[in-house]
Amino acid sequence: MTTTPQAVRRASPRARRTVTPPDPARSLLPDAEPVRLLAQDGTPLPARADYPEPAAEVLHELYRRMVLGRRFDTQATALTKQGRLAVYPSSRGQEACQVGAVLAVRDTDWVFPTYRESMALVARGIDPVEVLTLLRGDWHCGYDPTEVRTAPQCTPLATQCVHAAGLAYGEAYQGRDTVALAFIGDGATSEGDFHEGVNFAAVFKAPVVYFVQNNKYAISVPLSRQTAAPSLAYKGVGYGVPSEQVDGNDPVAVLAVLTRAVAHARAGKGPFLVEAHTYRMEPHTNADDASRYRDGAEVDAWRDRDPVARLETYLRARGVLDDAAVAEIAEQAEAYAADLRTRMNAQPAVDPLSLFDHVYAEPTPQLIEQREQVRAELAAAHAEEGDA
Ligand SMILES: Cc1ncc(C[n+]2csc(CCOP(=O)(O)OP(=O)(O)O)c2C)c(N)n1
Ligand SMILES: [Mg+2]
Repeated sequence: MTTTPQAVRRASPRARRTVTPPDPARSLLPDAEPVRLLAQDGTPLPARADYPEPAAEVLHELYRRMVLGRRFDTQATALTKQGRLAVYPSSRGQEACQVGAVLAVRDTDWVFPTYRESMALVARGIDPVEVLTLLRGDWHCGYDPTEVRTAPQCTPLATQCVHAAGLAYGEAYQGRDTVALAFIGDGATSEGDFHEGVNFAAVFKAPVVYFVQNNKYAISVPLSRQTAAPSLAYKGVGYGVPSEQVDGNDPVAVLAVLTRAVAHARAGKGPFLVEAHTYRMEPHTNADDASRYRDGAEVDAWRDRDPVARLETYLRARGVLDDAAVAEIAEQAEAYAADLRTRMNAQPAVDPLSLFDHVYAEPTPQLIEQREQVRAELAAAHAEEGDA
């Protein structure tokens, strides 16, 4: 027997309830509260069947890379003061996000980072000197994107969201199970490219994980002036994309949530959106004075939610880390920073004309003209030097 709408209206209230179709938006919405597996002080919270805790050796490696990542970050900031780096956007405080996210993907997956993700890139195993080449002002990108399957860091906000959708679609089209992980900031979710990328990925079921690090500020603009949405994760529902929010300073939760999001994308179910609630402890870059737009009490409150200390406390209590292991990892981090310092002190020879290479596969007439202009200026400067 087929059920007509009239029959439904005539049926008893109980029968009517049974034929009400489920709300498709409901399954896409994130939990009302961010997923959290460790309390702020590092004590474990009740386990969740939907977000199984990663294995102990994976958490040990997560901790190790977070410690190295933080040391890298401090060293990079110091290099700006020594004039070795033009600019550096620190991700101190965001270690759980930076490292947890890249640990959730395979080497054969693709990562689409922004300027904020230098720590994520070194956690992915890319040479730190190559990572810092862009910020030293030497080149567009210091690593070979195809070799490390990591796109150049994007400074134009949100453009990586469309690149990730296109690459992921292309990979799936060719029958590969590659996932694209696209990092994005809270502020950049207001950009058209974010919405276009998420929409394209959803319509064409492109395997992309959009990972929003909500660090509460877009330079000086606080989240309250950025959006009226109850959560940035809610931005997925309008495009038919399932989403989740996570405590971005809980490394165990970040890795668990990202692992599930990546599995969703890899299984051919389309994109997934994760919002991580975190905080940028340092100014936007070394060129910014954060005291002009946020007060010290706010920063101090987030200091108490430090992700590295939280994981260390937990792993010590579980017997995964002890004093000797912590000291050994700290030593590794010092050696890593010393090596970075030494290699960054060597001044590379950069050909100014290489600026025009690889902008397009075929240079445009304008580029050819500009290249010629620079070449002529360099030749004139050399001739002058020769005369002097
Ligand atoms: C298309 C575009 N508009 C503006 C800028 C200038 N800009 C650089 S960083 C930034 C703030 C971005 O904030 P958010 O997305 O929250 O990332 P965060 O820096 O906090 O990691 C802005 C407006 C830019 N780089 N690109
Ligand atoms: Mg931000």
